[in-house]
Amino acid sequence: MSENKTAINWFPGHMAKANRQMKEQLKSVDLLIEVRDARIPFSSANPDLEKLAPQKPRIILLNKSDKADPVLTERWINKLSDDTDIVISVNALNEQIKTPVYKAALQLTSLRRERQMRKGMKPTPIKAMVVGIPNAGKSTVINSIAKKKIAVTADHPGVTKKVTWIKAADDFYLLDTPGVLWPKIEDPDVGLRLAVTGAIRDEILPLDDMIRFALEYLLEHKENEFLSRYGIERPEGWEDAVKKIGIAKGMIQKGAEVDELRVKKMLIKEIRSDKIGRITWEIPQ
Ligand SMILES: Nc1nc2c(ncn2[C@@H]2O[C@H](COP(=O)(O)OP(=O)(O)OP(=O)(O)O)[C@@H](O)[C@H]2O)c(=O)[nH]1
Ligand SMILES: [Mg+2]
Repeated sequence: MSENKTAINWFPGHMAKANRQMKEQLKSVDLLIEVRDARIPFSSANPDLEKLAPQKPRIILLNKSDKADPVLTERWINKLSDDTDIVISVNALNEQIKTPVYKAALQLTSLRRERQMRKGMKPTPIKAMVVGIPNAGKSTVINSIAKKKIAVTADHPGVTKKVTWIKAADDFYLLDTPGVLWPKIEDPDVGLRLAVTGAIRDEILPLDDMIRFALEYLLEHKENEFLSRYGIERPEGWEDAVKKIGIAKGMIQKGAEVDELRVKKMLIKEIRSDKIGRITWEIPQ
């Protein structure tokens, strides 16, 4: 197996089974609430979702927007919105997201509801399923939408196990378990973006690769914030940046050498906790 293959073939082998289960559950919903990470709106999507659920309208939540660059988030919203997908940036941890999500769900199902009303029927409740890659914030989104409403259980034809529905509004139900999508890592940069934002475990990719990727991106797109955060002059590339930061921070080993490992670990931690500011790691083309 080549080195590249090892790097991307990281997920456990139950992807096919998870996909099968999700496909089954998808039959019973009107729409999807796809949770993505606003810092990586492209890399945190799984393009196979379209194949798994063709024709399902989607509410795409760019979650963790509090950690992303607001200007780029607006650009991503414009880029990703279309007739069947409503894109909303949210901070599911701290914001009330039920109202905007419910409104979007009403909008996406308006044709069906009008059709039913024309026939003199009461529109059937909207059923939605939350999906997204690991750590995107699916559970947080479900909790924020569901609030303290009572969960109800129902049997549905074709689904053998009991599916639990959470009542978010009189005519809006959420499936209680989210569908986990695996990120698709064909492009090494996608893997690096996932690693830098903490979507995949740290052991998956070498720390040096993450640091090189992150520092090169920051030096290109956030140079002033980066240099002033660490009080250093413009470095000659990322490795020099690590050395300069080590000296500035006094992270020195015996023998007066910079403790590079310590600097790198500190940098990853600071990047993930927004110490260098709100960063979006990919720019819409
Ligand atoms: N800053 C910030 N953190 C968030 C937000 N939403 C979720 N989180 C955090 O992100 C982490 C993952 O959130 P979860 O809701 O557990 O994500 P998940 O998609 O259910 O994760 P898995 O169940 O592991 O697949 C948690 O530490 C949350 O507190 C947000 O909008 N902003
Ligand atoms: Mg979860």
